[in-house]
Amino acid sequence: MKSGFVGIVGRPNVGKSTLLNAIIGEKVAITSDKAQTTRNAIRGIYNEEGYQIVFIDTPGIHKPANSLGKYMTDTAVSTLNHSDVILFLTDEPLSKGPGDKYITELLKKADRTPKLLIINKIDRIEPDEYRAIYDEYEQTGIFDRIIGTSALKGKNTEVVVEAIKPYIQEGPQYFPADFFTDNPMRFLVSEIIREKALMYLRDEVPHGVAVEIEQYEEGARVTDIGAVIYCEKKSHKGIIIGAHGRKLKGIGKAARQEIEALVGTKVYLELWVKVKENWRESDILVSNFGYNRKDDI
Ligand SMILES: Nc1nc2c(ncn2[C@@H]2O[C@H](COP(=O)(O)OP(=O)(O)O)[C@@H](O)[C@H]2O)c(=O)[nH]1
Ligand SMILES: [Mg+2]
Repeated sequence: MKSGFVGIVGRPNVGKSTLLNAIIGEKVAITSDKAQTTRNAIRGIYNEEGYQIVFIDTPGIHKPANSLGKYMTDTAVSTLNHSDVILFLTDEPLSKGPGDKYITELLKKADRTPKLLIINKIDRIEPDEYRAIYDEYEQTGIFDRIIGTSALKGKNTEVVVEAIKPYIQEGPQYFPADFFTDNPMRFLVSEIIREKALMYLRDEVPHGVAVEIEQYEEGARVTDIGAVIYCEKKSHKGIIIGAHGRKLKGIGKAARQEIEALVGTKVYLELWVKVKENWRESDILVSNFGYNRKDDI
């Protein structure tokens, strides 16, 4: 058996979580068009005869503005030290902004770990631009392979898996072969609710949203779930609930349908919205929401 850990890193919003889901073939990590959707290291397990590759999706590496942001960036950076192979995702030239340069410098420190550069979103990159991105990164000399993908369209994702295999060594089977993630069901459910909330929210509201599962009772035919959507301001609470409660209903309905598919029973989902002022600024509150080191690898 060959097995190992593959860290997926990059700026926020380059498509890391979308790529993970495409490789695993299941929705392991939630995705959205808002930056900083992923907050924890999320493991997706790729199982194939003779191989178990554990992918670790990470929050985008960015300049942290608060306690939550610091936790997120720390999580991503520490993943670099625990990976047998690193996938670095980008969607633009290295010279375009400081974000990718900063990450590239970090990667240089993990000099013994094989690194693959993934140029994602090729469905909307012109061939000339792709060439320019490719050449610039190739000149850094730190990547063992460079692959273009469209995670969204599922293009070339199997090429990524094949490119990783030569770097995976003999090792134990870490998880049962039918596991696609080791995240508990409650976590997956809270993330689905957060994803649906993000879908409906704009501006600064989504970044302050956290979801806590308060009740989770599994029955043979019905799963009873009660969850609280936390936000940072009174005004945000009104936005999340919406006129006549319509937005919250929409969030609940979309979440319920997806949770039913996941758990395989009917789901009763009750949602509340509560305010916790500026929780992202507070180490304690951030940790209380489950964003703490014990969840890491
Ligand atoms: N056009 C295009 N969009 C993509 C692709 N991969 C991801 N996206 C979109 O980019 C946004 C961010 O994706 P996400 O996976 O959450 O990024 P992450 O922050 O790096 O995990 C979402 O709206 C995705 O649908 C791709 O290959 N092509
Ligand atoms: Mg993500």
